[in-house]
Amino acid sequence: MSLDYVKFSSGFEKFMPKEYRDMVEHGPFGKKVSVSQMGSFKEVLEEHPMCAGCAMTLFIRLAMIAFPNPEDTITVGTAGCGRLAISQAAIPFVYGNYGDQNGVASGLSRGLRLRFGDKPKDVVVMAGDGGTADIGFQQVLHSWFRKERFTTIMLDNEVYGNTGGQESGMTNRGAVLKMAPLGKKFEKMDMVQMAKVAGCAYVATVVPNNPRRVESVIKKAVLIAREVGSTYIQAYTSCNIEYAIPTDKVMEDAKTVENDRYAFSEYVSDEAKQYLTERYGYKEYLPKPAAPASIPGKA
Ligand SMILES: Cc1ncc(C[n+]2csc(CCOP(=O)(O)OP(=O)(O)O)c2C)c(N)n1
Ligand code: SF4
Repeated sequence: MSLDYVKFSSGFEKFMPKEYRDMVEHGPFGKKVSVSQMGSFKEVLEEHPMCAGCAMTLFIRLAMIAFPNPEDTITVGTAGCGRLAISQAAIPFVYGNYGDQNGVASGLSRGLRLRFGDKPKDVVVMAGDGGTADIGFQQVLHSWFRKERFTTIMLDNEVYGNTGGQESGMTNRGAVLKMAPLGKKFEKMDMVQMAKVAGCAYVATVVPNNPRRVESVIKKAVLIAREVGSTYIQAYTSCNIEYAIPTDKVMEDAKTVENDRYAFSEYVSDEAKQYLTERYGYKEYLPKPAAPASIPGKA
């Protein structure tokens, strides 16, 4: 968990596989990389066994590029499609039982603080909507109420994708799925509102077809979680298999869904705004200059 873990042991460089050498020499560790540079550096996630065209994979890839310090980051996941890609990345990954990711992340994040003190070690949970809003719900909510300092990302494909199409709490009312043939009878859960009520310092909704926006929300969420409190990102990451979206229409679908019902939204607490401004130089949260006073008699 430092730049040392990606360095060569002396004398071993020439025996290491090319992939590994590329990662050490051209990877993002210890450098600032951005989604606008994709293709010009070695990414931590390049291969995965997920379905062709899966939007979740694109989102995970963008998120990992956006991690502010990938060499000091641990991801935590659970059963579901996302872990198939997350576990392939050159970033330590912790995988627990289905739904226990926020409990695991709570302990991990506290342990890292005890062990490393002030040196930031970022813990990022990435789990499906079933793992987050259904089976993991209690642990997710309580980690937020306790203001655990890590980021929770819901990979919201609005279905249990990995097990062949059961409805989740995040499925839309009326949606008919392979294993919900009568259509879902209840509303989609409002996890964004719940995150705010539970006291998250940063909450955002995003779709993956705007890489710069994904980058921006991930960076803010991870930085805020270092000191201020829990942060939550809910990403629409369609399941093209269970919702029968042709692979060449996945991005078009994301755009339509963004326009219809998954608009970008961002909540930043006042404390988090102040922290981003003072600690990381974010200018967008500086107080706006007062409008000039109007002069009597002038239009
Ligand atoms: C305790 C437990 N129950 C059930 C399962 C089976 N299981 C594996 S993945 C999954 C559903 C995953 O759905 P979601 O969390 O929405 O992620 P997705 O696959 O859609 O990304 C289930 C029920 C399991 N692994 N462990
Ligand atoms: S089943 Fe759906 S969510 Fe899972 S990898 Fe395939 S397209 Fe992606």
